[in-house]
Amino acid sequence: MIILFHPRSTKPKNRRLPLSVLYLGAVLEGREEYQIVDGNADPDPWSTIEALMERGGKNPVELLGVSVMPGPQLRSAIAVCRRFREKYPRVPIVWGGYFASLYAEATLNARYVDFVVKGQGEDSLLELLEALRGSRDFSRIRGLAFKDRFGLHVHTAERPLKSPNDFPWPPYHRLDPAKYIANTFLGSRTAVHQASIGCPFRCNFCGVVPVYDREKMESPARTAAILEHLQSQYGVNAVQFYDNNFFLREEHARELAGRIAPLKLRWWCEARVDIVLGYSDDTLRKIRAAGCVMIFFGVESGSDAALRNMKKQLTSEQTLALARRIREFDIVPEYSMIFGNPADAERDVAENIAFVRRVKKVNPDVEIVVQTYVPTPQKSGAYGDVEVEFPATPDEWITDRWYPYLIRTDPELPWLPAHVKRRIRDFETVMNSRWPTTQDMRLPGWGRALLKSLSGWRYALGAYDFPGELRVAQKLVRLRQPRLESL
Ligand code: B12
Repeated sequence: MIILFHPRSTKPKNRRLPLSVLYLGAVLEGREEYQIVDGNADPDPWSTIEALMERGGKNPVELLGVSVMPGPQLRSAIAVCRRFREKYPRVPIVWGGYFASLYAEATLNARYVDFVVKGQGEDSLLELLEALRGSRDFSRIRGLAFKDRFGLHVHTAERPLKSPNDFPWPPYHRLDPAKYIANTFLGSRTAVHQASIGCPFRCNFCGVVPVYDREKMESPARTAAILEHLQSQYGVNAVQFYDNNFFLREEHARELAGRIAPLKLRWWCEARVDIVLGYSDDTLRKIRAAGCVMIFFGVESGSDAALRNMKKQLTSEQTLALARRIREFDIVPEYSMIFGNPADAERDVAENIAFVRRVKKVNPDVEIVVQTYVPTPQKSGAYGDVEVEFPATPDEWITDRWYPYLIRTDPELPWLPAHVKRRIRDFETVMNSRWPTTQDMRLPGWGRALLKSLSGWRYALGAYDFPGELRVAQKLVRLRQPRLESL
């Protein structure tokens, strides 16, 4: 028996289908006895794991598989794995997921981790089971890191990426879908799906590139069949796609749009500006008709020099052109931008603010997502050439010094002095009041009107400093920023 543990990563109301463990379950289904324990749905996952351990029988637990993303999930994973190691020292523990893949060395330094699966996990997990049962050599499993018998860390060769088509469907029946279908601005019954894995671009600030440096897409027929299943079985009427790059080839996008249009879903996805800008009017109309209402774009910057440094392969003019053009098709773009380029944070913030104003002028519906640059280790030189000495253990990652870094909220960054950080926050407050997000369903109409009128003069004059009254007003009307991508 294998336990696939998805530690708590968010509040129960924000939980979504834990795709990482569902994808792993897909390859175990019908060939191994396994159990999914989801900390987002189970209030006491430790007791559940303990009960599975104590159950006995002829198929005892041989492996605890833990899925770990940076942030709250890491905290929950550490707490459970520490207890597990103490109580069941003989049962191996394997970590996978973005935290484990990005910080494999630090992960292996933990006493409570024996193996790290880096990147796509399905085949690695199956091969790891064979190795644990003695029929395979650990060092021949691709995408694995482990401690050898001297305690030395061994990293095996990378595993080539496979398409989702090469694996069976996620075993949705293993979970209670009612717990995971959410009421969002997209629809009263919103599900999640990932129709491709990885990303073929080389942006040197992104945490995806070091883990998956190419992309494999599911066929439009399979995506449509899975969505149809989610609709007929669980009454889903909206979907958030988790793909890092939902659109790559225009022909693929057109076929997919044609296949899912009859389902009448409303959906959100992430895409690149240049790719969507290159699509014909007819394709954009088809995508909208298929239910696409909002697209999240990693715009990153309004400065072409910064974009070049990031290896983004995009220009600010393309971003403006898309903002203008996509309006016609009634698709709301969400523009994610990185404020505070390490080379000259102050100038970068000023340039980005000026750029946001240009964007809002051509399309006021564009929603701006404000981010700061928080480096992840890259295989080839990081953006801004910043050197960061990363923590050496998972426990160090969750200390007060490093945790804010991991969740990207108010991290200590040497190139981002306090007054620049304040400037970013102040601008964000004014902008979010002037254009409250359409994703906040609970914001009453009067609250929206109040924020807009209070912030109008500030935005018009560019007077962003110390918007204390707007912060009070935001609290009063309970403005939240419930962005789908960062709940
Ligand atoms: C869903 C999601 C969330 C959800 C999680 C909801 C849930 N279900 O619990 C929420 C919204 C909570 C979330 C939060 C955050 N997220 Co997030 N999230 C994602 C997202 C969009 C999808 C993850 C997913 O399900 N993928 C699909 C599955 C199938 O892929 P997978 O997880 O990689 O799993 C495979 C392998 O990793 C491996 N594997 C995984 N686990 C295991 C376990 C074992 C035992 C084995 C063997 C293998 C294995 O096998 C799986 C199948 O191949 C990814 C981007 C992406 N598209 O992957 C970002 C992503 C993982 N998030 C990221 C980050 C940073 C965060 C945050 C920390 C910060 C933020 N604001 O974005 C916050 C946490 C802060 C907080 N909560 O306060 C980054 C991580 C990389 C980085 N830059 O550090 C990503 C990559 C986004 C990005 N582009 O930067 N996130």
